[in-house]
Amino acid sequence: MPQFPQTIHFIGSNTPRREEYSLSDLEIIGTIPKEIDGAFFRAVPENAQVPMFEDDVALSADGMISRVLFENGRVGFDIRYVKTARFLAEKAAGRALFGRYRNPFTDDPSVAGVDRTVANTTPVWHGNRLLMTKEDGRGYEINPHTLETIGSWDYLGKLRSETMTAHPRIDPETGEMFFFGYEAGGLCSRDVAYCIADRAGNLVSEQWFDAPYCSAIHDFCITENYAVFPIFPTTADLDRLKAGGEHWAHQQDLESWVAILPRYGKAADIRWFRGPKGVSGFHHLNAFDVDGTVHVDICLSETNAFPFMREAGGIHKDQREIQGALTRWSFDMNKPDDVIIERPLGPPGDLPRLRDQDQGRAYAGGWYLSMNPQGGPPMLGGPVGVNFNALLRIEPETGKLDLMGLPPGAAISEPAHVVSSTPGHGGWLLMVIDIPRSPVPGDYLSEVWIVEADRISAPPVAIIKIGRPLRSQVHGTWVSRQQLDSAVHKAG
Ligand code: V55
Ligand code: FE
Repeated sequence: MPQFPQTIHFIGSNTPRREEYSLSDLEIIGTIPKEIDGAFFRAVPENAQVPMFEDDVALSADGMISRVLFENGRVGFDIRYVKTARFLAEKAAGRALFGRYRNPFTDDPSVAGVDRTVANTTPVWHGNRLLMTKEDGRGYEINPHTLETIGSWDYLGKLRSETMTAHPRIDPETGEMFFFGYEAGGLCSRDVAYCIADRAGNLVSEQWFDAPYCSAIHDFCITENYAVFPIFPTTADLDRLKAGGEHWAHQQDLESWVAILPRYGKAADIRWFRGPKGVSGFHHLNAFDVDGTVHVDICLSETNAFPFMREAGGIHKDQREIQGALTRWSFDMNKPDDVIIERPLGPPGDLPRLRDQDQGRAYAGGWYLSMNPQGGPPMLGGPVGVNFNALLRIEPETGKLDLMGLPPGAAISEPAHVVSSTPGHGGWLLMVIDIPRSPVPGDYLSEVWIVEADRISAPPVAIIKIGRPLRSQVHGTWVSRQQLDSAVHKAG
């Protein structure tokens, strides 16, 4: 019998659960605000098969689409695998056929040429469709009512890029979705495709440009006038892949870069800004432009946050020693130079959340996950192997910080934001919290907490008990009842 490895990728909140199920009428403590009517979709990496290699990573696990559904004060929970070509091929064989994370040269020869994306990173709602995305391939379309997989999504044959980011940005006024794909022209290529889909979801622009090197461009930003691509020195190498090695190796001595272009501009309009060496950032809270200066707020750290990407680059640094900060990089577009002005805004952390209406605009507040100074060591698990145990709210202009700390050993996942219909009210945040039942790793129960977004230090207004341990998610997305009702794919 093959067994799961006992590494950080498979213990704690990364313990394989491997179950598709539905629960209805969950236990609710407190009162669910009436505006919370719709679906909290979450992307969960979950291995359907024992991996081929002992050093497999959580980022390579099959995607599951999970939904916490709120309807007339009742709450249900559902989770299903995304039926990717990869999932189906392995299910038919009854074993893993795809090898290491983003290395097709390690696959079983029987699956040569089969789409190897796992669609495990972000549920994206746009143009009345739900996609499950992973940056190494195109998205997979999901029926938001039944959670059935419809298939790979290529914008009705229009998308040329072989990949699509898990971090698109939707403009709150125009409804357009701005996105990109890197390694757009194939494995280890420097091709980046910058794309725009109109409000209805039609692909209307696809501009290709060359990155300075082939790197993991996990996220990007838009402002009212620009598209901003921070590029950090975690690089891919075809020869290393052919030798069976890692896709990514962090290069501490290589410069970072930022590409900025007018958001409706052409690849030829790009301006390149040279940034500090060795730094890394997976997620950006927001960006905006004022009087010709572009600001981008990055969850920045001195090196790559993923141990396996550091080690492949020969960097041996303990996870707890990595320094970082929510950092603002500013660019004066009126000057011809390539200077970046850097200013720390807040404590280290990741998995930022912004109100949808603040996307690309100057903003009063945002949220991200961090460590609770009083919380003790957090639960093992999550994408990097150690969970966060605090939620922060930051006001970037004043520096004001609020904290929601968790009890010892607990874990918090990325929140979603739901708007309030009361003028002046900041809405709510929804998030999964894992509470240990015993000191045994993986022995916990998951809950969904609802807190007032602008008063996170106050006790939750409601807690929904899932009654089971949920495997760690990556990202989540709130989809309102009105959006669900407008879905292209219906319930029946
Ligand atoms: C990230 C997540 C991924 C991935 C690459 O959070 C980077 C960063 C869940 O998959 O493949
Ligand atoms: Fe991400």
